Amino acid sequence: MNSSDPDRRSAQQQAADADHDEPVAPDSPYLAQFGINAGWVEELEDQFRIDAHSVDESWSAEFGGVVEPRAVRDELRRSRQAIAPTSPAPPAEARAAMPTAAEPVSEAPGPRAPIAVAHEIGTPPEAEGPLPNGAFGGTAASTLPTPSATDAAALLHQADKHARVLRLIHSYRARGHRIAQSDPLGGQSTYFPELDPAHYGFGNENLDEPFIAGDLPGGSVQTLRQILTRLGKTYCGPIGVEYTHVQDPGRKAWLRELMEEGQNHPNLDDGERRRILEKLAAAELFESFLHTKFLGQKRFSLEGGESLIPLLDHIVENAPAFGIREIVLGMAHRGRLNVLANILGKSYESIFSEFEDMPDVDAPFGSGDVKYHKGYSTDRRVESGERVHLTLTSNPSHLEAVDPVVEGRAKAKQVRAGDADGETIVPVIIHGDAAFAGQGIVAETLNLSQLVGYCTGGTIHVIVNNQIGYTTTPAEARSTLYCTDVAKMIQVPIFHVNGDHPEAVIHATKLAMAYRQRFGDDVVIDLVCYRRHGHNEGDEPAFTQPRLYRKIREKKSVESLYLEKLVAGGRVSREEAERIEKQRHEALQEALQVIHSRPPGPDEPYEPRGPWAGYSRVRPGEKVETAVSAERLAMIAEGTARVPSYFNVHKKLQAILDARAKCVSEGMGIDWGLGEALAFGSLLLEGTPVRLSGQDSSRGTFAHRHAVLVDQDSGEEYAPLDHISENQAHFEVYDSLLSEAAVLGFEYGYSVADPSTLVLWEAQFGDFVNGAQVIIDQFITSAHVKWGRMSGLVMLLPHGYEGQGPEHSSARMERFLQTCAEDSLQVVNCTNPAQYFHVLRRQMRRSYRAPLVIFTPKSLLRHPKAASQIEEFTSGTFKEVIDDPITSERPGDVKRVIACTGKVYYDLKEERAKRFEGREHEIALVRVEQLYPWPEAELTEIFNRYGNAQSRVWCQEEPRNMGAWTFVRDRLQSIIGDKVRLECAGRPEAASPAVGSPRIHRAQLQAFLDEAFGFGG
Ligand SMILES: Cc1ncc(C[n+]2csc(CCOP(=O)(O)OP(=O)(O)O)c2C)c(N)n1
Ligand SMILES: [Mg+2]
Repeated sequence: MNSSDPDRRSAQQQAADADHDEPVAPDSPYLAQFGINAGWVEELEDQFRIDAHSVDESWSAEFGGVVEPRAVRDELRRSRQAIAPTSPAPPAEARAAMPTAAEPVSEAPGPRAPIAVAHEIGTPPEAEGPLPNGAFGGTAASTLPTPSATDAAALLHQADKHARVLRLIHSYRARGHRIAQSDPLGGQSTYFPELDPAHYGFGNENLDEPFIAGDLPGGSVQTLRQILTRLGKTYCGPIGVEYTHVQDPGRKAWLRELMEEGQNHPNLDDGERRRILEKLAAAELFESFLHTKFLGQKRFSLEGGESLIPLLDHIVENAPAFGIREIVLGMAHRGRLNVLANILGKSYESIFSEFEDMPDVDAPFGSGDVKYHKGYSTDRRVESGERVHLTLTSNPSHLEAVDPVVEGRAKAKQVRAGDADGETIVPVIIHGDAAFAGQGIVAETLNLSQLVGYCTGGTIHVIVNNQIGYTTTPAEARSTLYCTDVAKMIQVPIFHVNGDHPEAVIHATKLAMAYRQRFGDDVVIDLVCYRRHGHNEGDEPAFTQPRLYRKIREKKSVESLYLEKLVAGGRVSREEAERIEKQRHEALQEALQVIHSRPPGPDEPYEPRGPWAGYSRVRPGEKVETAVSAERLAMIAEGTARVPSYFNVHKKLQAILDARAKCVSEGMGIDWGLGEALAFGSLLLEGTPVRLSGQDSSRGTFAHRHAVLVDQDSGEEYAPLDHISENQAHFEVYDSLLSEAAVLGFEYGYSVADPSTLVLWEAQFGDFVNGAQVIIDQFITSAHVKWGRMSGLVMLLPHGYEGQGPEHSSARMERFLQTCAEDSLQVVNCTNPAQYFHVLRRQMRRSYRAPLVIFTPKSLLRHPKAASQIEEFTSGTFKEVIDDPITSERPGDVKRVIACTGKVYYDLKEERAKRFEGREHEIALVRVEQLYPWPEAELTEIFNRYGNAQSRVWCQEEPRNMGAWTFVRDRLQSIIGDKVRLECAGRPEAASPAVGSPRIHRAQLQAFLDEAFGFGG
């Protein structure tokens, strides 16, 4: 279930809904003109919007014509102009490359090529068996010559021949990439049976025969030679494209037309060519300069894949023409410095000073990170004079972990900008080939791409496919044919393009950009290249890949090859090229000299900027006001139960909702679900948006939230919290994809771009949070010290030992506590709904932003003993420690102090009541509600108050090697002093967080409660 806001539903969802046989909406614009056919016209319009050519031309005016982005329009026009409608005879070069029956281009298929079945090649079609009589009733197109024999068999034979050509055309569209010249190392196959005309029974003698060409541009009838030439050029040149797996006919046809009309020919002007050359020169010089000046230092050079720079440059330069004003980038180590310098414009001085390890002594915080992980943002003015904002997201070494973070960040920026479809802010992620194929988070991130609440209108993925990962070859690194195969699952086009053909790279980029902007889908550019050096520059690649590196050493650089081509074509002179290189080299040299006399300052100001202006990472000493008036709370509670008059809520649920409203108005106990709704509702009314995502979060895993209601008749969804008042912020709750890493990464990314929204991620059970450990360790707990990045993300982690076994008990509190230092986190374990209410509100009411982990309850959710009273919401604030309300009156009587955190408090309370009836005031139960930042002052005051106590115990329900014990032990002991030793009561140390047997679980509970009260053995 998801937010009821229709604008936020994905195109896919809307298309799926359109399939339903719904009555015509009474407000259909076509109702007056088309009556009962209005629905059909609406469907036709939907189809027209996807592919204008798929509906009859006469409808175009009705639907207001095609609205293509400026850049797409230009591209279509140029590709149509590039090639005359009917191609002349193919040039000799193309003929030579053309596979024929007599002369297959490769005799022996390569290692990844399919094994050709011998009899398929050259076998005449008749061998496939006679066609049934009457299988084809019609004749061939009227422009075709009449068959010489008029008998049925001859007609059938003729029709079959045409059909085989159509099959051949289809094969090129679907499999042309198998023999495309997309590998600069020449490793691609040159033969694939389904692309061999002989496979369809054709030989050289058929080349000049006319055939029906179907929808292939160039005329409805073309010779086999013409057909093969267009197909070969379109699909088997330096760009191999995979797109026929895309099921939507409109998308497929759009791309097919664009590619086949222009035969995938780059068709660039001289200005574009010169710019490519400049960018290649800049990329190559940057690497060679670093190589000589900082010998042996790791930089993860881009050499071999320099075409990445003109590729990204093209995206940035053309962004304004597509209406794009911001690009959110994510990338790993490879070429990152090059991208920072040549795309984001980070100064050479700044980069060089990092190589010289000249730390910025004025940095106000943080332990920093290595140079090839750091983020950067800039406003780039493009040639047209327009501005494009670029942000490269900081990332850890953990490959691909940044992907969902980029998506979440882009989403938040889009939402803030009111860009519902992601047209103006675009994520671009650059991947390595081994990582893209190997890391599961890639599939998780791709899976987010079409989901409501997570869709960013399409990501441009670029794979720097240097055909190696460290020392591992593709054959060892994946079971798939291409490193990009995982992307097929979301049905998006994949362009495999030869990195030694920069013009083809630009062409593929144009297609990819146009597709993304047109359809709002992801696109993948597989930049097939090589790696000039070892994994890093101190690494000897020939240890493991001697043959490959012999070949690579012989290769001329991308720039040299391109320059040769341009010089040979008379488009650039050598002198001009030398001038370009000289200028670059001087700039680099000058920067190196400058840093020694004038070390550069910080890349970016330390003061928070943009949406972060006014927020701080310095923890405030003062408490913040979080109470809310009774009238406002009553209004919110009533609002959570209010639905439109037509809306039919499930009867049982309606009763629960009505009871909620009463709880507040009549002062009854408030449970967790309501406490949370009051926190959310009050923030929304104060103008703070709330975004919650997690598995089954809208109802709540434990059926306690009911943030989205479902109409029992229509299935319509309604989120009452989004409609409490006309004047409130937006409330969103999403049932997420069944992933932890990508969804948490996404929400973290969202929180980084939007400090003013309460962003919460909820684990189904806290136990599953370890599936997102990389996001926690590498981003959430450390980003502020590594990269100076703040986040106010909240993680809700259901935690508690209730006999549900090893995977439904523990959110691994110990792991969060272990990472607590330098204000990395706030770790909270509330014992009642009012505390939960206050801590959620505190998170947004302070200008301080640090991630907040809340261990949330399961059995306590509706437990009457854990309910809070209305006064606890209308006054007070979050208490980091709660002293015992019984003993605090007569502290001198206390003989034993038991400190604890979370749900075990209620077990202790019950046990104390049983065992110490009438003497309960002798045992103090102290609740540590916030474990980190450690509430030292409050605890010191409380323990001092109970100075007469002989025993002090930490009690926890987790095994002693888990939970908070090892974290609190030294901290509490130092508060207590040396005279009394702090004891621990908890489950025995264990390898697994909890036992499977409920009986043993109960026995363990009794045993540690006995110990806590001093009855242990
Ligand atoms: C999750 C993860 N596992 C392992 C590594 C160690 N590692 C760093 S780079 C690399 C090879 C990456 O290959 P590829 O994705 O093809 O990128 P390339 O270096 O070739 O550009 C490996 C295994 C890592 N950084 N992250
Ligand atoms: Mg690689």
